[in-house]
Amino acid sequence: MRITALTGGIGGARFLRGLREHLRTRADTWAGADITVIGNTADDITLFGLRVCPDLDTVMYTLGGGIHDEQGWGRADETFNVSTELAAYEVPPDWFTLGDRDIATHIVRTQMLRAGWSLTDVTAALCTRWQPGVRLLPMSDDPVETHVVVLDDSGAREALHFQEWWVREQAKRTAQEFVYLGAAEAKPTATVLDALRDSDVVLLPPSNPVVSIGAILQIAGIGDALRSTAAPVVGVSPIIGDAPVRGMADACLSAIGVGTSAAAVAGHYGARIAGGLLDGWLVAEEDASTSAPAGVIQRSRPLLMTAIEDAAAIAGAALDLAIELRR
Ligand code: FO1
Repeated sequence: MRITALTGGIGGARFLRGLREHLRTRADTWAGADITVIGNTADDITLFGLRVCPDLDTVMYTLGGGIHDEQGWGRADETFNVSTELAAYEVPPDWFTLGDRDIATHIVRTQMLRAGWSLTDVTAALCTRWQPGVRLLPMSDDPVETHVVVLDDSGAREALHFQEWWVREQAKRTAQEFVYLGAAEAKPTATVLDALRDSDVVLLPPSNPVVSIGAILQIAGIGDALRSTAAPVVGVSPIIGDAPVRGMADACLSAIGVGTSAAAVAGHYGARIAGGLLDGWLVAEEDASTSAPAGVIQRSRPLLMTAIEDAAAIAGAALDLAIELRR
């Protein structure tokens, strides 16, 4: 049983940790199942000459056991000597905190990229150490960066790198528009397209529909591969009630004119029978009475991933819905 999931950062990584746990505890039913993760790389940023891939690293560290669990990003047991020294030299930026252990990951990645390795191969090499228990694939080996259009004091449009908007400014200036630099030229890797074609189940975890899942869908060919795969496609709502579980999904959704609700996100993804993505949609109990687009089978259950058992139960419910749809 081949399972493929498109994912972004923290929420997606926690969902995947639950999915892996679910398969392990239900090894009787799911023996031999494997997980392929198609990771968003449009949050990537180059700092101090190093290529940082936040969403790939969050999945790798979370599933590899090295994540700073409360933060959901960066390494556990970190020190910040390099960052402190860089600040002493007054070398910017100081608003994106890179820990000493995390910097080693970016050095290995950067030197392998410079030696000509693809990001897919670099990611596989880094995962040899971390053994995440999934195959982690960047959505593309070509660079893509999400930039956010905001208004400056004079009301003129100004573009910021996603990390500048989200981390440096804490999203305080309203996002007017998201621009995915490089997406028009970027190609999905053959490995990504094969995974989507050959999967038995495709899952859309509760990642940000705009800057995580949405960025992956900007890569030509990936949307088509999702719409044409024989696998059922089941999404998990990142919105509970009228609020995102975490992060900035509401600020992103409003920028693209999509309401902050499970039903609005499902409408944004669309029903596969109407040319969209979804066959199934998992919503929180609070949203059980809302309706997904015609043609999408909706189920509801608690969706808060407080402990790994919660994430495992949610992932299991998504998987069960997909299996139901396969019949
Ligand atoms: N998020 C923050 O809010 N502040 C930071 O200083 C920060 C540093 C950082 C370093 C490495 C990394 O992989 C992620 C980091 N993040 C930080 C999180 C990052 O902005 C998000 O994980 C994603 O880009 C959004 O999903």
